[in-house]
Amino acid sequence: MERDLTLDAVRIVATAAAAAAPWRGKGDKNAADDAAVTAMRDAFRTVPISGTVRIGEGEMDEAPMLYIGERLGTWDPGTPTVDIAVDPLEGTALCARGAPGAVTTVAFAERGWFLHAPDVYMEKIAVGPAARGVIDIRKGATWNLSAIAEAKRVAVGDLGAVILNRPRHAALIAEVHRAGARVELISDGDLMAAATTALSGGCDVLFGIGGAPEGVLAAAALRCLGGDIQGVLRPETPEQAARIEAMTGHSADRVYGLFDLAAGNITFAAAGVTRGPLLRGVRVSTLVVEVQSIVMRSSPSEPPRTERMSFLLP
Ligand code: VTB
Repeated sequence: MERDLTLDAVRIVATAAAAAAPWRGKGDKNAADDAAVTAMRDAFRTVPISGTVRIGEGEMDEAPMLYIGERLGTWDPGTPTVDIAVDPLEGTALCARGAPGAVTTVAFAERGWFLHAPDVYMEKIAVGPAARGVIDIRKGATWNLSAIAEAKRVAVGDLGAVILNRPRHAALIAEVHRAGARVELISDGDLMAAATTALSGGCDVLFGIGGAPEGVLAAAALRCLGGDIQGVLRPETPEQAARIEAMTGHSADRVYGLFDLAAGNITFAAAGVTRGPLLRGVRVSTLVVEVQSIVMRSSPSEPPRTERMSFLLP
């Protein structure tokens, strides 16, 4: 029987969020990330799974982060084999600035169902359920905005596109403006921005180039929310392109659809570190630390749940 990992997932992201919280606004994103990584690794020690990180923050030689290939869980005989996609602190810079939108995230699937790729850039287009199946990353922003508008029965001018504020996106932003849609620029955090295209109040589409692990985690969330995403890995060097081909078995310019990024039975969890559109930030009172998280599974009969977890202060 498939083991329900939702509570384990909540405990893992909540523990990491509580550990990162003291680093909010301290200007040290590496310390915030380290705190989340260490807490997450500790939280995994008691989870009865044979887990392997399929996509995460980097490779073994870049440890101490949760590296690709790292084994997590108890690995007791008979425990389910689980693949893990992880971003212990998505928005390290947001956390360091005390700005909204920093979260801790993890996703589980059965063996082999997450894209196994290095931590390189990925170009992405993500939408909610109303535009599922109509996007095509090969066709550019203008074409996709028309397709999304048609699927949603609105005008392109009514659409909002969320894009990471980076110089590399100057032409993309200009194109979306020319098409007449609204652009919402974000400084970091394209994972939750992609996920919120599937939720009311979010933008209609995410465009642009961000991290590949964030793309796989966004796909995991969008599987649970009924949305859609496509991604193309964007190596910056010939070495990265070779690494991509070695790890994925495909040429670096392959287009990955929703199920290429995250298939199988998915469990996705995220916890707020700083406040955000979806999740409250960690609250510290006299005796307890309170963390809000969201957890969801890809089975359509299970809507997303938000959970609160409280920790007694040591
Ligand atoms: C995005 C964003 C992340 O990295 O993936 C971005 O969602 C891409 O990298 O929150 P650059 O900063 O190099 O453009 C983050 O900002 C941090 O992981």
